Amino acid sequence: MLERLNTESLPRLPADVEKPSYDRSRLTPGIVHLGLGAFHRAHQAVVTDQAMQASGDLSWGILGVSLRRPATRDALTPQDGLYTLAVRDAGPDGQEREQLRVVGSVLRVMVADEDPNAVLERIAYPQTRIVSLTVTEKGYSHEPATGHLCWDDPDILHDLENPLRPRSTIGILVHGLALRRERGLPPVTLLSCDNLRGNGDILRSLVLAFALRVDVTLTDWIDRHCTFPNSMVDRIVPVTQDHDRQRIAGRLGVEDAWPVLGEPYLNWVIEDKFAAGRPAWDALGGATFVRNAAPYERLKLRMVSGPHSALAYLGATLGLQTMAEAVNTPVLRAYVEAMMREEIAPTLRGIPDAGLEEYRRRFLERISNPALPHPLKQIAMDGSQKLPQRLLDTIRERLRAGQDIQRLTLAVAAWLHYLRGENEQGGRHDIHDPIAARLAKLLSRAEVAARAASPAQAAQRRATVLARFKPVFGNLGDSTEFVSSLTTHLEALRELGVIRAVQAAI
Ligand code: CS2
Repeated sequence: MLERLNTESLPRLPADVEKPSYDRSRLTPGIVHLGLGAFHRAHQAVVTDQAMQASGDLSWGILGVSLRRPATRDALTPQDGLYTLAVRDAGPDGQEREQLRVVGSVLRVMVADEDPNAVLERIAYPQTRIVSLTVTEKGYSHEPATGHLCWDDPDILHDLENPLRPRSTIGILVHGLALRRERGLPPVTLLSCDNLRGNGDILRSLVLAFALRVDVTLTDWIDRHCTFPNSMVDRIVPVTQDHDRQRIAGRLGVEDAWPVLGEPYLNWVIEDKFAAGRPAWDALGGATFVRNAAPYERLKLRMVSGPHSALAYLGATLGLQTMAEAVNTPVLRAYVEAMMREEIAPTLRGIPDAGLEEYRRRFLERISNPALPHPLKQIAMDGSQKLPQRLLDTIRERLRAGQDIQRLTLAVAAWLHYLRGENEQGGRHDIHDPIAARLAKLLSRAEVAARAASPAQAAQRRATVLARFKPVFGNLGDSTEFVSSLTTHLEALRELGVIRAVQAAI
């Protein structure tokens, strides 16, 4: 039985494993982070570790909060918050390479559901200066198509009535800020690191909308004193598998219950708008501070996240398992390259073609990483929360300009086709989505409409019902071009299968 990775075993790790060189006993908690998942631990927590190592400013320890599940807390508490980041890729000889770094910036992990008041107390801690989030797109209790708060969300309704025991991200933030103001503490920065367009702006509007229902003077205090910088994060972080744990334990000589994996590439762009200071995140090339993150967000959401989702749904429906398998399927690679070059890149005005060509080449190389299997089902989840900013925004813009949307709409059709829960190998998959039940009803309604129509009209009736689902598509269902294109691609996927449907769209 191996001993555990912790403060005591840290000094005995092999010399080729990077580890914190600062005195962790001097760390103080300057950051409360909601959503302490692998994505955060493979980017912000690592960059914070580097920043403290480079600057010597140890006031940026991270108090991690898992909203629901205790697994991360249970894994990291016996490890004194320590965990391993394994950066993996393949060398020029095709051999897998792995660099291990033990990260020391996480001080403690709490579970909000178990003790929400303790989380509010941490947000109202005098040393807390940043509250950051990676709660995924579904964690904002918002309607993806509009960005508005879902007032019928059960957790939002609960939190309006239970200020001391909030359950939602927005409720926790607002009631934590209320406690902060009540104690006369200075304002903080709320930093979203999730894949939303204008993630800081969206977070600000959701927080202010909720606060307005709580106390109008609180709304004014938040609006005038707290900051909500937009940011863009780009690093591929596949879910950790048991064989990763075993391999890493073999290299460390101690057990790490939850190491995280990442690619070598990391791009973190943040608007430099902090109410109470920030770590030197730009030290050692971790983050880039800018005045306006919008162009970087737009580039990433459209040229990385959109193609990522397209390949996930097409590949999963083919019965493939990983992103590398999907992008190494010639017809899928040709399709996604054409979609990026012909339909996405032209919407990214102001960025030189050479830059976009390199960006596309690098994206395809990154997702082909043979040393970092990225499960398609991980990317395919929560499509209702992802497609608006990854694909539908681009479609809207091209429709307004009277430009072609065929390849983009095929990706949307692929999501809707994927929602049937079956692949072309006869396999089935579960649908993980916060509104999965509503989507299932939507598909049923679409089939009823198709069966009620004449054979010649069935496909269009099906696509019309689907496209008019406003929580995801907003007003796109009113576009005859979009519905017509969706009809064509949905019918091709149903009748011809993925390969031939994609060949027809390249
Ligand atoms: C992926 C992202 O799971 C997904 O939806 O598309 O997590 C993606 O790997 C990252 O955004 C890359 O920066």
